[in-house]
Amino acid sequence: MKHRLRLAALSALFITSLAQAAGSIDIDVHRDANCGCCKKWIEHLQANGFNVRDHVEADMSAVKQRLGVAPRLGSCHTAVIDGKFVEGHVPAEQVLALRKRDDLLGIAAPGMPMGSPGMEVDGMGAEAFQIIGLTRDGRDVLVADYPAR
Ligand SMILES: [Cu+2]
Repeated sequence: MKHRLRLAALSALFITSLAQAAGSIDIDVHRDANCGCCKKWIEHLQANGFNVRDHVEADMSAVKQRLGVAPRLGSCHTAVIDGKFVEGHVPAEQVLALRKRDDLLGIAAPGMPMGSPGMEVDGMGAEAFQIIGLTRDGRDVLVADYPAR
């Protein structure tokens, strides 16, 4: 009986981790109504297993200010995961990595880098871009470097 209970607990754990892998990671995305590349970035997140809660906003600069996105890091949409911001066209793998970085307030792909997730243009390559982290004491740190392709 005891053994069976333990098995049940173990399989519940297993099912939970499967659900995580299959994409029950919630992320909130704030964007302007008519932002096409924002919608494409949302599709990129969904394809990578995120559960996206989509928020259409009237005033994105107010949202960015509220979430602590430094203007120098600004892009179009602003997402929030585990209380940290994700600004712009950040690849999903970096969003996952951010969950383990408690030293950072958030990360950003500043500007609108051509070829980054959601910014792909048929027949065009990708320009180089960087993922910048904002530390809790207000410094920018390099988190990842994506070369031109
Ligand atoms: Cu964009």
